[in-house]
Amino acid sequence: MVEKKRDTIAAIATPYGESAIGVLRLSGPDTLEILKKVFRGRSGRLKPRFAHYGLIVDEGGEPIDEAVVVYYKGPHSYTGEDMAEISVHGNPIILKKVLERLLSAGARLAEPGEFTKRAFLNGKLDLTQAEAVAELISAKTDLARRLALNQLRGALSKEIKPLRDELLTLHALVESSIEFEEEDIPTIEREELKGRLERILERVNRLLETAKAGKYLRRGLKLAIVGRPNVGKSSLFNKLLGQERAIVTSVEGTTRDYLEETLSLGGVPIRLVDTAGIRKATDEVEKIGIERSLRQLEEADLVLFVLDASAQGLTPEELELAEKIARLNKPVLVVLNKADLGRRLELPENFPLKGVPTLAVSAKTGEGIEELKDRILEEAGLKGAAEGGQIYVSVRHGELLRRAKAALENALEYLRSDFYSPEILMLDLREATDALGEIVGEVTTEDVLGQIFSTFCIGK
Ligand SMILES: Nc1nc2c(ncn2[C@@H]2O[C@H](COP(=O)(O)OP(=O)(O)O)[C@@H](O)[C@H]2O)c(=O)[nH]1
Ligand SMILES: [Mg+2]
Repeated sequence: MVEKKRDTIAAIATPYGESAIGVLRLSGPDTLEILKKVFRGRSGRLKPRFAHYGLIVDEGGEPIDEAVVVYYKGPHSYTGEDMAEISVHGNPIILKKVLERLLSAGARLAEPGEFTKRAFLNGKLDLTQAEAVAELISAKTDLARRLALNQLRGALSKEIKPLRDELLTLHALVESSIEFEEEDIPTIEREELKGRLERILERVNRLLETAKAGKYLRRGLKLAIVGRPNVGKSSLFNKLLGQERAIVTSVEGTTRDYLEETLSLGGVPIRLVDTAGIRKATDEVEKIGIERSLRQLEEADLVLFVLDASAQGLTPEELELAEKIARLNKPVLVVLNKADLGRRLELPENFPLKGVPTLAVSAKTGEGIEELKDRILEEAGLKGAAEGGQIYVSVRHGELLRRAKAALENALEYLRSDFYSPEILMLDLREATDALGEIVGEVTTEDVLGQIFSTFCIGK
């Protein structure tokens, strides 16, 4: 396990700017001693969990600001250590001065996420809950907030821990089958072992199915609208966004650069990107815009390839673009826009995106737009999320679940084979157990913790 830090840390916990109040935090063994130096309260003693009104003073005893201090005695605090929250007037000058005072009185400036890291190291939160703290703070939609809160309250741990416990039990049973073959100690039959491992694998798979949606819920789904000039990309962008953000004209090449805006579809953050129409441009500015747009296409999680439903046929450039999109091997929807003008367009036999879901819409009348939104959620695996799923695992959890899955599949295959030996089976069980242990933080390294907590804000 990682060594516990023993110094006392301090940080400003509220955002920079003028506000009614600003809060600083202090955590560690010297909390009370530091407070005695910097805080002059009405009553002498700082009673834990009570609000104390008084003054924060500098080294010379000169007041910096009025303050309300709440002292928490460890382990009954967020970090599990002695801790304090100091509320002063929300002015960056005051907050900075109070922070400097805390540092001069013996505290060290906290690193990003260090309070939560200490809470984890002191066993107040497991790793999935610590991660949920950061997610709750950065949640972009109400749905993301709800899911982060679920995770903070232990929803994912409650799934993972029993699986890990069951694996530990099976490991012990297999182990005793080696040591006590001749004795009257409970051992386990291959059939039973197989059944129990299959049930674990099933639940790992169910969690893994939420990984794609979990990723989009956390960092948004990037949706690129592409097509040749004038098919109505910008009109569609505006329609999905619900505001006239992009310039729409009948002049080809109106959209010179790509535009990105975020919208919420059923609570899923969608990063919607309007791009410059793809064609062989001669204009220098347009050329650069097209290159930048093609990069957006490459980075997108989902592509809306827009065609003009009222056109006679596809242009050679559209066919070329379709080929490029097909090669990218990512989810695509073909959108036949301007359906209000009647559908004339027939997709040719050699259309590279054959078999891709195709929808007729009109950015002008709004026809088909609701279905399109629905399809976007469906393609992204997010339909269930909008409808109230409870757990969506993160990219980190997904990687570890895939490791556990591979180990479990290995173990099962091995159990079915003629070369079964408990010693080798135990290696796979150990691997699966460790992978699940890393999710909740039972098994972890300083590197992993560093990666997770460095993404937090200071003061959290
Ligand atoms: N009738 C009709 N016209 C549309 C529709 N969508 C866009 N347009 C028109 O097509 C032209 C090009 O639209 P725009 O959104 O700028 O296309 P972009 O170049 O692909 O971004 C404009 O004159 C729009 O008013 C539609 O669904 N129906
Ligand atoms: Mg445009």
